[in-house]
Amino acid sequence: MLSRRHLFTAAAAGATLFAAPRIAFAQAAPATGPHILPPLPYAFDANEPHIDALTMQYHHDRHHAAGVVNLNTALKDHGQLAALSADALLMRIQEVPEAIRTAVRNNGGTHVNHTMYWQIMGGKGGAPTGALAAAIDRDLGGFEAFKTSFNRAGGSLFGSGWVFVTVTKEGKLALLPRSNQDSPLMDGARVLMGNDVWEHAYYLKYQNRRPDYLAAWWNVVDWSKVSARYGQAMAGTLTI
Ligand code: MN3
Repeated sequence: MLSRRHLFTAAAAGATLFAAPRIAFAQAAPATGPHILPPLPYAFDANEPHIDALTMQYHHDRHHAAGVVNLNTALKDHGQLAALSADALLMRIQEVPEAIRTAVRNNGGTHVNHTMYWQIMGGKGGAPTGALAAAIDRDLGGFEAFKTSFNRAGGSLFGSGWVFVTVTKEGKLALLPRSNQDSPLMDGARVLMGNDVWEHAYYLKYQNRRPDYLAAWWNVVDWSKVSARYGQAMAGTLTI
């Protein structure tokens, strides 16, 4: 039976853990290969209170990091493929040998999807402006209808996956839910923006309430970053 002292100690340890979300991680195996984990472009707590710092830290330092390590491991005996950028690799997924294709699809997808996701967050929400707003009006029924459709697609996606907005080869915006870590790059589309609906993206704060996470996420979108991506997609210079 647990003593009262034992319970008190356990409670105190728990309180300390939650009061100090910056855990010093033992570093995962270093990424030895062509792909590197980009640093988070802001502090772990930059998206508080909508996305908590501990989630951000695990998500970037563990989940994304593991994808990069696993991608490099898959490519280590494939010099020509290892020389490709991550987006080129996914666009040519059918040329990847079958023995490593699933690993490249899953871990390459993890790498590009999360790199985009970090880039477009850290903002203050609000609404898009300029050419991007006009494109949303033209192709997605306006900003409010777009948000509703996007949240609905994210809420109804079974299991793990992403909701993306792509820029098609014809230059149109399109809403595209995808399971697992599948990237629209595999279908030749460019990714404008997207939200991660894997449970690891929200479970610590929202538990099973994915719709609450989807609704809150708009508060941290940096529309200046999404606009820049739109300009690059239209100019043919967008990579990840
Ligand atoms: Mn994720």
